Amino acid sequence: MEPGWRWELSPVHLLRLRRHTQDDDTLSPALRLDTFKMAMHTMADGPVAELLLRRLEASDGGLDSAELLAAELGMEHQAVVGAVKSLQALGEVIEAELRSTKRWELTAEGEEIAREGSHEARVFRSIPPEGLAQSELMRLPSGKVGFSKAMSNKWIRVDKSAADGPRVFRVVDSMEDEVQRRLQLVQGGQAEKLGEKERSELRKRKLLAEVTLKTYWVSKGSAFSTSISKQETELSPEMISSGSWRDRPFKPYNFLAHGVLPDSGHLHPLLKVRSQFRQIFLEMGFTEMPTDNFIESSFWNFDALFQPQQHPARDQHDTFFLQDPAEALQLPMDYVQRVKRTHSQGGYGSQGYKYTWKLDEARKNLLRTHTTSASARALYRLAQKKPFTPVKYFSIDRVFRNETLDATHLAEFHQIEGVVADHGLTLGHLMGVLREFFTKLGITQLRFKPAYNPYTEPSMEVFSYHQGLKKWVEVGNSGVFRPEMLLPMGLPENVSVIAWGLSLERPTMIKYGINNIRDLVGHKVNLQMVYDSPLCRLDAEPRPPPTQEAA
Ligand code: FB9
Repeated sequence: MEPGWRWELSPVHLLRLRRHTQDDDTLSPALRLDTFKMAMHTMADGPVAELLLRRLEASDGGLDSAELLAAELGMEHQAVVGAVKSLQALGEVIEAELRSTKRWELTAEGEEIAREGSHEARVFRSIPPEGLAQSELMRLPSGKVGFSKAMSNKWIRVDKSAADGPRVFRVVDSMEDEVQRRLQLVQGGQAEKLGEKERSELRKRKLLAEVTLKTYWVSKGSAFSTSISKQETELSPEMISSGSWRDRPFKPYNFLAHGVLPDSGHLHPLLKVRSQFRQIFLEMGFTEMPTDNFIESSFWNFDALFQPQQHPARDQHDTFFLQDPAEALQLPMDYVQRVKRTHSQGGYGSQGYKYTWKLDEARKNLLRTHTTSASARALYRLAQKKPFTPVKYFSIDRVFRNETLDATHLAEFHQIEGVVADHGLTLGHLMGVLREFFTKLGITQLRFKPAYNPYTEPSMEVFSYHQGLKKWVEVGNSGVFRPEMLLPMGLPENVSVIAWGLSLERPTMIKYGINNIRDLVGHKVNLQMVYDSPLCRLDAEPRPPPTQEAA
């Protein structure tokens, strides 16, 4: 057989082949076989396909790929399935309807018993008329299982009082190895002869198993023929120049065929959603604030936001402080003085917190707990630019909180923040910009609940009614920055700044139907989830959670 044959023709098939090609008397026997081989060579499962077509030719109606074909042609069902698939690919030559049939199959042990007899039968046979020491019998391969079964079948008995220890004797002269007989019945394809009880007993003894066989019901297609001519798949320049394309059969073009997914990088779902949020902010005329510093000083993360130094969020339990570099050296000292005074004595119409504000505390470095620190830096830079110009800023970046970890909280998440600074902005403006922002997220039903943040007054938690979850979900927090935060920066009196924040992880989990944050972020993430994560359209309906199969 020349190289490239994937399937060896067993002598049976050679015989059949020879018989099949015998009736074409125009060819010499050898040539007849070669031409036949030649025809087959063009199609991977050639021989099987040919036999299948001939068998179909001879049958009226359909054939079951397992029963009538594999069994009859004495070959692996898989080989027939291969041929069915390649014949299907040729178009309407055959019809093949996938069926799944349940059938009983012997397990490996079942096969062995069908061949050698049941354990109890072997035990019975191994007991001579004078009996056998039980200890010896137990050493036999089927000893253990066989003994208890033979006992329960009342084929044998044990004389415990025997001289040299318990001795086993036959009770009956002969016995019927029903188990073997029944297994052979199944082997012979007559499982239906067994009653449900007998079947379940054999299944319980793991000698029999019910298998679901996916088979094909094969029937002639509208273009049925027993000779398969190779269908062209390429239209070559020769065919065109020779015009031979006119009489060559072409394989139907499967326009629905999935292209081979090009190997490409895959954006993590979080980054897909981040770019959606970026798009929304840019559409609303916002500019992204620089957030390229995970490490921040307590001054910009807390003090600049008028968050008092004894505020609970400023202790180890909520914040990751740095050992090295422990302290921020560069701070704009004139501004720091104003912040100090505002905290300790007040000013700008505020009474302040009336405590001793410590510079060392403000110098402590930490992992930023929110990107509002970046907003403070941006607003301070803005305040240095005279005259004041209204701005709209946004940031999306990592923040770190020493929180109790649970299914939706890790020690870090991505905060999304929007800031609008302009003259005379009110809570109404904040509600308006929140409506516009969340509408672009596909979230329209909003409710605002009064809340508290050290750096905004008034503050609001934002809730939206979530169709899928059938409940109101907190989708963010917001507020009007306090004058005690803005005025020390040097921003004009009548300038107010509204801001809001939310996380990137929550909307991403809801969008992609992920319930545990560890399936989205961290070392446990299944990369396939990233590869298969579809494009993200925030304003489109959220996707149902991936069902296991899909998985
Ligand atoms: O993201 C949150 N929820 C959310 C957001 C969008 C969303 O989209 C769905 C597609 C439809 C779903 C849910 N939250 C904020 C609300 C809760 O999840 C909350 O339990 C957890 N919050 C985080 C903080 O946890 C300690 C989310 C995170 C958060 C909270 C507040 C801010 C930012 C992030 C803020 C702020 C702020 C306030 C005033 C001025 C400036 C910034």
